[in-house]
Amino acid sequence: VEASIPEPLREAWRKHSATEFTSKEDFEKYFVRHVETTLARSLYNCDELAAYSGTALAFRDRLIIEWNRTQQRQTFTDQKRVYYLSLEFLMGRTLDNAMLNVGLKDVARDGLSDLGFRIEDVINQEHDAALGNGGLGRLAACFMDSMATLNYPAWGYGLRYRYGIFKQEIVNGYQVEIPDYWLDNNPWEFPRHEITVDIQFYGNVKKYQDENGRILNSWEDGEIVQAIAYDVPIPGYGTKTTNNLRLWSSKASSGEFDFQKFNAGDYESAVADQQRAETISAVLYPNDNLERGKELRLKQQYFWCAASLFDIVRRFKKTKRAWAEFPDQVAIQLNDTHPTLAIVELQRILIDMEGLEWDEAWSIVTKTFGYTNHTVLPEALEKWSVPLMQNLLPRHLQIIYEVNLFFLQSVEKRFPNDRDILSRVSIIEESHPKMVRMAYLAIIGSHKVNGVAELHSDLLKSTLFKDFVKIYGPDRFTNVTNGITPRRWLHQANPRLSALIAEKLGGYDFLKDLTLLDKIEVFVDNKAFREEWAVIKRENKLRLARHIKATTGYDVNPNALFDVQVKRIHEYKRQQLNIFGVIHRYLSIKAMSAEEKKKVVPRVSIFGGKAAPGYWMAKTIIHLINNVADVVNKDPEVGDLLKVIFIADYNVSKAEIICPASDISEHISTAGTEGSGTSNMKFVLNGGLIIGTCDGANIEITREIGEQNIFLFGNLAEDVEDLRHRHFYGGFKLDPQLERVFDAIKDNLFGDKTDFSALTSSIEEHGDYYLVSDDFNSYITTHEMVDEAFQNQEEWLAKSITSVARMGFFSMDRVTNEYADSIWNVEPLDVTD
Ligand code: GLS
Repeated sequence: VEASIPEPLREAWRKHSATEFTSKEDFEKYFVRHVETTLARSLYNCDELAAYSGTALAFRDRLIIEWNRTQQRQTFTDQKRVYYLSLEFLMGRTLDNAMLNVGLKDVARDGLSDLGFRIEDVINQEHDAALGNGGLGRLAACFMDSMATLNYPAWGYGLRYRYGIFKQEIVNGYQVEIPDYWLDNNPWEFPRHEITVDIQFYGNVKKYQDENGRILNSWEDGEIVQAIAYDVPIPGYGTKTTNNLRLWSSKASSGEFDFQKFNAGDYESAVADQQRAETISAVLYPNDNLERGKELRLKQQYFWCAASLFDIVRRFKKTKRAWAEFPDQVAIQLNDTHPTLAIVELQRILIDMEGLEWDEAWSIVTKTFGYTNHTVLPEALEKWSVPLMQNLLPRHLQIIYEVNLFFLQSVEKRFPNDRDILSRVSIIEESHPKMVRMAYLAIIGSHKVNGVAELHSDLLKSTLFKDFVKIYGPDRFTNVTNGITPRRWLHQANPRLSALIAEKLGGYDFLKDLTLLDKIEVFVDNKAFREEWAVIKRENKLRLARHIKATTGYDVNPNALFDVQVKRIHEYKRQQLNIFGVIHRYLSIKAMSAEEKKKVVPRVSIFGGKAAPGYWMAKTIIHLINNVADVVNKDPEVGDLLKVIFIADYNVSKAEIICPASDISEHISTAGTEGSGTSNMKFVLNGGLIIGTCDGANIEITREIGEQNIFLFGNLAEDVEDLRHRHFYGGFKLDPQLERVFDAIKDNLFGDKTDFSALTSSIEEHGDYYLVSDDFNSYITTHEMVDEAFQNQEEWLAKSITSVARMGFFSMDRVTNEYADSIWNVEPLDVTD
């Protein structure tokens, strides 16, 4: 049945069509109406949480109107769309961002004040949407913001986890994980109960002959789980475009509820089946840069890929175009290998369901997909066991084998004398059990593969994917260095700095073209500007100090140098190097005379980040940091000269407080291990300097802001392999200053030494894989240079201003345009046309 209203009856619709508020009066009206009707509250019992909901609902109304218009317009013009497939979207809070993007934050502030609320308190009621682990998930969120801002017709597809990343508490120095049930009180999603897809698992494959005598395959007798769509509107900044993020939730298929069991009185077991289906979208796997090969994770991946592909294909088929035009209408970007099954699923749809020939289908597939690799760490590269896949997705495994066969045949033809290359590049690893190498499948099924920073992309080409460069030529491989959205990471997180810049540049255009920031460099010697810049940094430090006081009870001195390392805890990111450096500093202070102490630059070492629940070494590092904090912060001989703070439950909304408050931040991964890093960009954009290794995007940040404005240290990526080799075969000598640190730990200075013996022995006895000892001296010396530089506040300020002025390159908008031009081939669409 056609659901659309016939033309003669549309008059009443048009007359009453929803309108957007623009004035304070109207905002108040919407607010009160929602509080009184949607929430069933009143002025007698409207607390801050209800005020948050009322404000959010008022803004949601507005977003929805623009979202509907955008979707209609995009459907009507029917131009090519981008689909961004990501298992993680680390969105953070929405309300503040929505108010700023539609340009009505001041209206809301005044309105809320009339109604008896402070806007900051209202904003703070919101729970983060934390459907991601770290940088990879946050990048997806920045993409969504930027694609809408630049008017690209784009959809995100992900999973609607019932539990996002866990909440972290610190109990007696240990990390404790608390489930994050985030869906209560979430006004930003729209359940689309009418949009469902049946997803099949298990079963088997049967061959049959069609009417033309062709042998075809059909996947039968599986178990069916239903995918239900939940839509989240994504407003662009200063534009009418509001794109869609579609998240899938799992449910037992309505036909699946086992009425036989039910009728036999086995109600409990019928419900258990139901619950099993719902577990597919129940929880985000809490690992960053680590894959563990769990069946449920593979189920999640297929469930989400199949639902998204069905949706995309359904949309395409409505246009009645020929299949050959599919890649002209659809670009699908794979955020890491997690959605690689989408490649196989599209091939399956085209050959098994739509009856295309293999070659024609495969050519459509490869033109459609692009694959972004985010890491070279071997433990993060996905491989799925063949028996597992055979059981869960029998038809997909057949297709993978077929893809591999054709691929290997073509390789053999081109390299007839190279036997080894075949086993090296085969999608199937000949291990026990055999494994499907997802990255290889992703490369073979895509037309472009990109890394996320120059060094990372170079390493991909020279190491992991070397053979594929030989096979496909270098053009299939490209680099797009990551970026961040300046809307959230400057304007929203640091409104005063944003306002100061706007004042000098005559408006906020820089938020849409971040390269305009270079125009503030001329103010580097302007006294009033510098003073204001310094005041803003101090205010931001005070804001963080209040947060630290409220959450940890510790007072920190806002004049001290705030030294921050916040990111997932991982050995390769080397928080252990940082905390060993802190211990070294502590021991040095303890050994000083009163006179010497006067020369010490006071420091607050701030840490934050979650450890994967099963990552024992990372948890040990957290434990050590907290134990060191306990000792140092209570030591009267040290006082304000050194404080150590662990901020629990680091997340996006905390990052918005932390990034503007650093004097220096640490990006100190072993060279060659960090794909890009993106918090490095956030800190510099907010006027903090950084200490870092020559790794990931640090290198390009240095290129942009100048070597004199960054503190680089440590061994280079090209020397890492050699050093590791030498640790094993040339004998290992612990750095003497690090030895002093280890001695202190072994003297039980920071609690029972056995708690930390795995950590120290990983360095002393087991080869120091992450080169902590090799880089220790350089790290300590560079921190001494940081202290010295900080004492010259005038020069420090100049570095800070100059660096911000030169950060334009790291806008997510530059990133999005590069993907659009060189990978997706999509054009923006002005929805107001
Ligand atoms: C990551 C990398 O580790 C980061 O360096 C990178 O900035 C991020 C986004 O590209 O992707 N890969 C990963 O698995 N988690 C990440 O944060």
